[in-house]
Amino acid sequence: MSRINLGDWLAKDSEARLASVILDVASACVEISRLVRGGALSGALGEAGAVNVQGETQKKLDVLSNEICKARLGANAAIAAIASEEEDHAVGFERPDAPFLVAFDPLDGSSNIDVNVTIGTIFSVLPHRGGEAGDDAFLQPGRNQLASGYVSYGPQTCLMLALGGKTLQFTLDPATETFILTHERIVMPGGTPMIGANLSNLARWATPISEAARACLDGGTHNQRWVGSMVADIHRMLHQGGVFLYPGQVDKPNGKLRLLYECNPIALLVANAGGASFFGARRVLEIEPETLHQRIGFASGDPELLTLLRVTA
Ligand code: P6P
Repeated sequence: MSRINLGDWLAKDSEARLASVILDVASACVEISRLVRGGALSGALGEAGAVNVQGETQKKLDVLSNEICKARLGANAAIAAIASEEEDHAVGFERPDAPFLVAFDPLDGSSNIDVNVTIGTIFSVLPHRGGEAGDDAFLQPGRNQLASGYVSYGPQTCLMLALGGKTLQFTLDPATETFILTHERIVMPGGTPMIGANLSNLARWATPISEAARACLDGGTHNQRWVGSMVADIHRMLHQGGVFLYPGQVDKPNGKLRLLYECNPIALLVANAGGASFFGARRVLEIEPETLHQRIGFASGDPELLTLLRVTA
């Protein structure tokens, strides 16, 4: 495959201002990848000594990544506002005519930072319809997304991008720090008997999924993997197939994962790759959000396996 970088690929047939947003996300993630790669040497490990709006203890890298994303995206005149997992409310830039909104989780999986496990940045680009760009502007169904994706900081640094009905992957060339197109179209394999789930949660799930998943696992027909970092588990699923399950639980009927900047961007990647994503019987991309940091139960991946697991029953 001839080497084409992200900028040249976007220049071929993407709207220029949307391309600029994706390039700025990618540039922010290159900065974050340097901190991640440096680990203890970059002073990026450990806790930041604060708690975010989610009530979660912030890691230093959560805070640093958030500041990098805010600075880079805030400088793009095409962005009316951003929403971050690490910010209580949307951050507007007094640009009523700017066409885009960007929601992001600057560093997902941060509990894995200090133990050198793959983590990632997740982003979602929505249309801004003019006017004040506050929290309510972001309350759009995931089907409205103009682009979405993640950058995984693992053995490779990869950008997985949903754009124009496709999911494709770029891999960071460490020598030049440019993202190079390596997978022109990701199509998730079918028939993979792999269940991505935290087995300790199985018994707590408030749905029939747990019995179906337990039957598959105890029956020896399926295997199970769980990194505990969504980007890592989803990356495996997009390449190898299977499902990712974090449904609602008896004590947490809306599960753990956030709709706007975790589930929606992933659901678009999965849909473009031939899969589907549900919260109960509802298709994730059709859910009308009610609040900025809304959580939902999330079951995503191979449609046939989701049906076997009674996700879509
Ligand atoms: P558990 C990371 O904290 C995260 O939000 C996702 O990246 C990951 O899939 C999930 O939580 C892991 O949750 O309950 O297994 O620790």
